[in-house]
Amino acid sequence: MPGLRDWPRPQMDGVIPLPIEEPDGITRRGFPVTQGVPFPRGILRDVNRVRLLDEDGRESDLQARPLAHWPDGSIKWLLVDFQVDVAAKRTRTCRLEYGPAVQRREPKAKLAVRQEPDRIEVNTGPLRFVVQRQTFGVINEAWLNGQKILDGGDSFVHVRVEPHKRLANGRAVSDQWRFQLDPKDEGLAKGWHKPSFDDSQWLPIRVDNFWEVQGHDGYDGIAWYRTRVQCTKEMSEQANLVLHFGAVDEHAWVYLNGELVGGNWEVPAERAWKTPFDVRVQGKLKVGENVLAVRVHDEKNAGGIWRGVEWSELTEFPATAGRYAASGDKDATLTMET
Ligand SMILES: [Ca+2]
Repeated sequence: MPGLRDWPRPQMDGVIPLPIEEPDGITRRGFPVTQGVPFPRGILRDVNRVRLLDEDGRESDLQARPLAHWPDGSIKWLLVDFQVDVAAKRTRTCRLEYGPAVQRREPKAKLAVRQEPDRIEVNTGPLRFVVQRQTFGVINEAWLNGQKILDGGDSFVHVRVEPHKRLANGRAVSDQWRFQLDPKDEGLAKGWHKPSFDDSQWLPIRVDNFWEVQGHDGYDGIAWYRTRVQCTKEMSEQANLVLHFGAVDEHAWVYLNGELVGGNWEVPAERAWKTPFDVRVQGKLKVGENVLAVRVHDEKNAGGIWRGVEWSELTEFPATAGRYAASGDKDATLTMET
């Protein structure tokens, strides 16, 4: 069995949330937002493969330029520029979508960027600023309508790039799962989570659909899934390897080799049933065979593991933030913090 790194690494689509906050009680219209967005290595290669969506999925005008690249040529810092309406004291969450299938529409205004050896000058129209190459994310000088602005004004909007994560395409951990109802919730006491337990009499089940459609119609309550998964030495040492659960209806407790390693029980049931979650397994996997057991509690309606269980790799995006100072709707300075 090949290690994860031997598998093809397709380019992935992804979404970066960009919450934009107006904390000072002034409604902003067409407020200019310019933000450096960091990308992990290998994620984004084409600056045209990003676009901005609002909360309703409508595309907004966006200008984007790479500020720095990784040694492999992928983009390390992307400068995005757009305008946004934010009501007083409200937060809007725009989304930066990226991926090989993403095509950005042509914006009406062009972002002018002049690159020099030690600095980059950006002109968005009304706003012009300079970023030093050594310290991306820090605005060193800014002008508005030709006038240099040195100090923060009397109000701000904030933009954050929240730490988030992205998954490589996964591969099913197993295609042979076994299943047992547990109406009295005695599985734990009987050691159904333990590797030594003999599940050979349990029924086979798939993990890509609810148990109701696999011979257990009308059952609500607790049930168990078990399988055996193989692990290479490389996988056992891989820090970012996770078990990715597409969704479990409703709550899951995941046991690896008898140890509780994760689950989704803290997510409210009305969301948990359809929400993916990841379980970190570094340091818990043995080279060779491992036993994976999942205790599922389904309160009502459909139940079970229904969107698969895959090995996946987690890439953490770092957080960054911009703080945009303004003294009025038409008057803006900005600073950026990372
Ligand atoms: Ca349910």
